Amino acid sequence: MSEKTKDVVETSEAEIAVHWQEEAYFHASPGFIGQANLTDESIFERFALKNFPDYYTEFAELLTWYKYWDEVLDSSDAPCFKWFKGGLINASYNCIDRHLKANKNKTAIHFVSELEDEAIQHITYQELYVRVNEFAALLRDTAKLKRGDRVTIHMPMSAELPITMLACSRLGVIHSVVFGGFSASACADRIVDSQSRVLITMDAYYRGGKLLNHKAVDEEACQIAAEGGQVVDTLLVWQRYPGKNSSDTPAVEGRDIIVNDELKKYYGVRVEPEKMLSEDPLFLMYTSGTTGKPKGCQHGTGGYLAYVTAMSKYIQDIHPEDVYWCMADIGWITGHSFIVYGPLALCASTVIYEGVPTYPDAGRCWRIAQALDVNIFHTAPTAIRALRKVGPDEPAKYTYNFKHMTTVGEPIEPEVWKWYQKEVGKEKAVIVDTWWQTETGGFLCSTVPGLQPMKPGSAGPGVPGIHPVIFDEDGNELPAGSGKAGNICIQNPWPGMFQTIWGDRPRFVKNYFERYCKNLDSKDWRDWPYLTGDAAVQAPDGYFRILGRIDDVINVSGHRLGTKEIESAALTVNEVAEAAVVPVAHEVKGKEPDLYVALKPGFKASDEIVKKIDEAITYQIGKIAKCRKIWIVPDMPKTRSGKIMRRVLGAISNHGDVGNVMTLANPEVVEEIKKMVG
Ligand code: 6R9
Repeated sequence: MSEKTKDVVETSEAEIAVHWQEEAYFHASPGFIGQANLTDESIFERFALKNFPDYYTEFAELLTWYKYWDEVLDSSDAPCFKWFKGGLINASYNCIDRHLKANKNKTAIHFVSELEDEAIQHITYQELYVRVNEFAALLRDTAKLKRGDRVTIHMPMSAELPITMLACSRLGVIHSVVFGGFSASACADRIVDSQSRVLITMDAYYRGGKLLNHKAVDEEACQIAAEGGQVVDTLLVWQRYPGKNSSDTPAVEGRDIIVNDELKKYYGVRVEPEKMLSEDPLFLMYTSGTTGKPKGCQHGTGGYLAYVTAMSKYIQDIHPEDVYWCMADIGWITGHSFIVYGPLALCASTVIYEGVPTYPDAGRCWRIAQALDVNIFHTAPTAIRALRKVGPDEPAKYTYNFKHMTTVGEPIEPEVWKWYQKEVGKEKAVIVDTWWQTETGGFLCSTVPGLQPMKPGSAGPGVPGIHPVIFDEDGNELPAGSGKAGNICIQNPWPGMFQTIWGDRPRFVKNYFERYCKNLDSKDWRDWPYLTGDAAVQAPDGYFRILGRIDDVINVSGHRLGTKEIESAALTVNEVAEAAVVPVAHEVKGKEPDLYVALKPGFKASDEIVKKIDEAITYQIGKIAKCRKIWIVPDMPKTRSGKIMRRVLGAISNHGDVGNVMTLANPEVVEEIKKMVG
């Protein structure tokens, strides 16, 4: 494939400078296109803004409704939009019951333990139906939960986690899943905010070869929540190994219920799915914002499910016969939308892997893919970089056949994209780079794989139905394809969008709409562009390149530099495995970038490598991006979910307070880096 490299440097009146290397397109194979779900170009015309909001009925029609909607979009309480108003639907029914007639013996979930010698669980749709019904009966009769109640779920990756979620949605109980790696105090904050009197946990799980006592964390979460004013009166404990006591935390009389034992009371019980209003909340998902307090993003039932089902079908290209593996954790939005709700609504087989992708070695993922004949693979740049770092040649040793791969979560550097395409996808799989957020429920920008070519480093245009726009600081709309950086917003609401922040409508309006809203009393959706909080540039071909959160953009001498630009340049150096840029305060320039890099195994830090990186940055971007310092570190400080903690690196570079780092996956590295930077 030929490579066209073009350096574009634009300086607007606002002194916004963007530098990028335009990458060549990659095209899907005729084989892929031949089988793709969406190859009809007329979708773009049908989903043009002039046809909004009616085009979204095409998505809603992918689902089974008890009663169709009266109105596609109700804007009377803008920006709290209601989708498919008046429609009656149940998410659990759509993910399970409706598949039974034709597919009851098909695998719904493959659960892979971190222990490699443990048998993989293959759960059929029929078994999922039975288990979800029995657990729903337990939630209703033992835990006394009913429609509209909130329940906090703090569980590791397991088959029981989607079973728990689907049992909640069967009853119309609003679930709030907290990522299993979150601490007791983070979990308690969410229990208090959502007023959950029931917490669901699991006794233990494997991580990096160790069986961790998870129940102990939730014991503490209950105490902290009580201090915060929310008593957990029922703690439901799933057992990782029923029969074996894998957790030694004693049960609290009257509060704790061992689910595996209690379920015996509900053997064979069936629970009618609640007929929910489309606009009833389905779940809360907390996410961090600019302030300390996490926000509970409230997602609705009909709109959300229609949106993630359509995205799974048209962008992920899931067919019922596919074996689909999304490596995210169900505790994040990616797992909700693209492990549980989307794939199951389409009757696919979805893979859930308990553990660390590189445990016990760099070949683990590819062995799982081979064993289960996975053909759609979905992961994040951070995992791709990690897999590339520890085992660049590993994928070649295994025979699996990916037709499609996804990347999500952060901008992916073209170098990393190309490794993913060549080594993991074996030059056969298409890649969709999906840009979206917890708040948005499903994708905002991506390519439609059967219709649009891929461009490394760019997510793509808005997905069908999504009409992005870039505003400058003063609220002026930048012309389409200007190549100038600004704040990317979405002009129209869409069904997957969150409905509000749980219990805090003013904050919802302030954080996401106030800045560019034309009239805060307006009932017209046109007045409410959604502020994503990301900076982006749009190339003349209409593709958006996401530069990162607005605060990730470094302003050097009045020029904006995307931290990702510099990281991407550093990654073109062969020895570099990971790179992170943080802004350092500078008297004259305002900010300067500091660059942290980790090398691939077998390479040692040297002045020569530093020089190579420096030259690569100058070559790729220009002198403007020259870093104050390039630090070669033994490892990046990372969250348990694998995101590089730039905040910690920024604090070190600026000699500030690194804060509490004990929740990081590798807190020890912070001290080492501090010593180095001085
Ligand atoms: C789905 C998810 C959202 C933020 C978002 C953006 C970044 C996500 C991206 C991406 C570039 C992509 N982000 N996907 N940046 N390219 N394909 O990750 O949700 O955890 O809420 O994060 O992640 O900055 O604003 P969430």
